[in-house]
Amino acid sequence: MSAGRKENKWVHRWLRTRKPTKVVLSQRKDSTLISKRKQGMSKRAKIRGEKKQADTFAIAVVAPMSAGKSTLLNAMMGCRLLPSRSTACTAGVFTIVDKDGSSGFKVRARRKDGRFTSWVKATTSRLSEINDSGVIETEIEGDLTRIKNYRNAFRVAFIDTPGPNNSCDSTHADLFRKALASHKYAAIVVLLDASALHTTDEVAMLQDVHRFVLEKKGTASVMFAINKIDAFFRGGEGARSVRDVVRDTQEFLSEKCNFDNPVVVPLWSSLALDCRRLASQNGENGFDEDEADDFLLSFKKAKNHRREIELALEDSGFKVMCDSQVRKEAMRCGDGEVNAADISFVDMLSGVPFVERWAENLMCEYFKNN
Ligand SMILES: Nc1nc2c(ncn2[C@@H]2O[C@H](COP(=O)(O)OP(=O)(O)OP(=O)(O)O)[C@@H](O)[C@H]2O)c(=O)[nH]1
Ligand SMILES: [Mg+2]
Repeated sequence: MSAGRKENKWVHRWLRTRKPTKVVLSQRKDSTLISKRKQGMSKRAKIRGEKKQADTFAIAVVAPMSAGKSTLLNAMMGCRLLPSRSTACTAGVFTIVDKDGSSGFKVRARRKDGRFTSWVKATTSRLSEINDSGVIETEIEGDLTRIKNYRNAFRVAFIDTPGPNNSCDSTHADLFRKALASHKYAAIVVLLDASALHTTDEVAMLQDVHRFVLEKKGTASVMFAINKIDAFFRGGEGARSVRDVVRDTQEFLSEKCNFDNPVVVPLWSSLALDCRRLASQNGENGFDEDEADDFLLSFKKAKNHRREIELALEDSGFKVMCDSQVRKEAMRCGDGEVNAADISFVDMLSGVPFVERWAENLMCEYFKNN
């Protein structure tokens, strides 16, 4: 039997398994008792769910497929947990709840009967199997270390959604629209793909986001981020500066798509993910030789384009600063070496820390006022 088939058996077994309950149902023959108990359970589960929602500030991450939503969220988790690849990938809705102080990440999935499975340790391979198994709602919980809970009780949750423009699988578009229509989100991060800006698919998605904003009557905050800014550093004819692209995009979003004063941040999510993987240097997320070489190249490129990125971030209201707490110690990376303080600086150039700060500030403000 192939490894893939074995793995699939694991996920299907897990989806069928129920959490052990204290009362043995078979001892209660009276069907009304059973149904009353079931009603009681679903009521309690509902209250628990509502309480959980009440202390969670939900931020949806939306974009056309392959713009880098899952990579951005992996960067926030500091490891490659969510499935990601260069072709259409995320097939369900993944919620990542930030819980300060947790060690590692755990995952559970909603089964077809509406209940959640038990929690298991989240690993890259498990999440990939869950994504391939047709589960449409998955919850991950762990510490997004760059974002603090508010008063130890209130937290952010990011929701990774499928790209709506997968022509081979219309369920991705359905899930994306259903997610927006549920109105569960207090804020949205909209990623635009620097290597395919303002395509028909992007405009269609922006129209859906605009509708969502109107329906929320101004209560939802939106941040736009142009991901994969490294696409502008390849040189050649027609090369444009990040700053110009950010300005043009702001104009495009307000004039052509009717968003008021859009905040647009340049992002390099894959660079942030690699900086954080390297800084944490833990088993499953260690670099192989090719990854180390790629990282060293990107790292150098980011430093070479430092001023251009800083100016673009400043235009959007974000100031890049060195973290004086990070010691200047050398770290091995493949055959090369990088300095921990430089990694922290390049991580900031990636733009991801500004999305995190924006999310934390919004969440704190929201719970202060509600
Ligand atoms: N060059 C570059 N590649 C990136 C960046 N961010 C993500 N990628 C790559 O883009 C591809 C798609 O990234 P994903 O994170 O899977 O994109 P997604 O938006 O989640 O895609 P779907 O789940 O299919 O909707 C992957 O190969 C990533 O490694 C970036 O900042 N720069
Ligand atoms: Mg994805």
